[in-house]
Amino acid sequence: MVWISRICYRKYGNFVDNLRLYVRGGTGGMGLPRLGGHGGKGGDVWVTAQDGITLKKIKDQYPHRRFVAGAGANSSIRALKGGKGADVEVFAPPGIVVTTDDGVVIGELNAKGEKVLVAQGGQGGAHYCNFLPSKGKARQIRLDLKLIADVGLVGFPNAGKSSLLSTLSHAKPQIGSYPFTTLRPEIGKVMYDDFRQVSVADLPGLIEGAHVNKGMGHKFLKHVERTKQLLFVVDICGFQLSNKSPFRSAFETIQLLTKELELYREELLSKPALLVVNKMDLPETEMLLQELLDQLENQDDYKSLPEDLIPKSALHFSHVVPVSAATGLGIEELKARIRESLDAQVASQTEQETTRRIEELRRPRPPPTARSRGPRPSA
Ligand SMILES: Nc1nc2c(ncn2[C@@H]2O[C@H](COP(=O)(O)OP(=O)(O)OP(=O)(O)O)[C@@H](O)[C@H]2O)c(=O)[nH]1
Ligand SMILES: [Mg+2]
Repeated sequence: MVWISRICYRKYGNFVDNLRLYVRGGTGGMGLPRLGGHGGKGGDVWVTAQDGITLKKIKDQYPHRRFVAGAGANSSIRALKGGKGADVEVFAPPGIVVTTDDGVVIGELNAKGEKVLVAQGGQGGAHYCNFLPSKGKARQIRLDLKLIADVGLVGFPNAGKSSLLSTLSHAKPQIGSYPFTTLRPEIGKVMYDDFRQVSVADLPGLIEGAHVNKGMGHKFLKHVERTKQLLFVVDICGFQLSNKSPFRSAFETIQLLTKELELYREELLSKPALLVVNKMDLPETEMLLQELLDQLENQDDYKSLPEDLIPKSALHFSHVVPVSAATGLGIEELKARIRESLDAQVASQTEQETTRRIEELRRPRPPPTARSRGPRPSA
């Protein structure tokens, strides 16, 4: 176990999903009171989304993590209007939320080319400020990476999430017979015959008590905040972390996962969810599957877990798909269900938007006021 945890630490050390930076806008240039000249504005600092960048690269490339824009040029006899200071652009991967140190969101970068102003340059000296320039804004900011994928895999360790991703897509995540094989999120693309692609994020396994920092899955839950749907993956044979911990049946693992999501952020449970029941190639799993389906149908009758581990409301899955990531059984069916569920979500969102717009148009408008009626025609 010590060996595993050491490896975990080393490997996890390679993956950076948040970074703190110091940013400062450039100081404005001096004005020239004698001739009424204006100093140039200080440069700004921007964070810009670009492909092929990782937070790890930023960390390695800029060990001091300080980004200071150029100062505005002073006003002079030869150039009364001083030039603007040079802007600084920090390139970051798409999927970044930029916040202040206190967690206030400054902006989000969801697609390549989007940019957020993080530190504005100071004003150049001018007549209204006695020709004295102001300093640029200086602050600490945080870049917080939250993956953007269509579907996020949620499951206990060893359930076969990574095996499933490697069967569904061309991704090659690490697979192992010990818990916590996956130490960093990985995205795979599921390809369909009509060239449609669906991105699926494999995440480290969650364990019960993750919300009190057990295991390491909880810190990765932020990566499912932005996925459109959740794909619960359970081992039909259940899960047991060690001899000392209790055995949990497939149904109990679903309840525990739901509870962990609820404790992390309840809104996550409003996302459409599918359930994948994995390892159906193992003997006697048909019987276990029937039992699980029955438990899912009559959730209130099965209360084997302590009360505080049972989620407030049961999760309802749009589809339950038995598969074997090892043999490929049920994988085509799963691909079809994922697609169906995503399409249904888009259709329902479009419908909601249309209804909202129609209602807005139907809403009675207030009678025009005298002012908005325009000038009265002269008699
Ligand atoms: N028999 C059988 N074994 C499977 C199946 N899918 C995965 N496994 C095995 O289960 C073990 C765990 O698989 P992983 O894909 O690493 O599981 P995971 O959910 O990604 O685990 P973590 O990354 O630790 O959270 C491996 O030994 C796999 O070979 C399956 O469908 N049938
Ligand atoms: Mg894994």
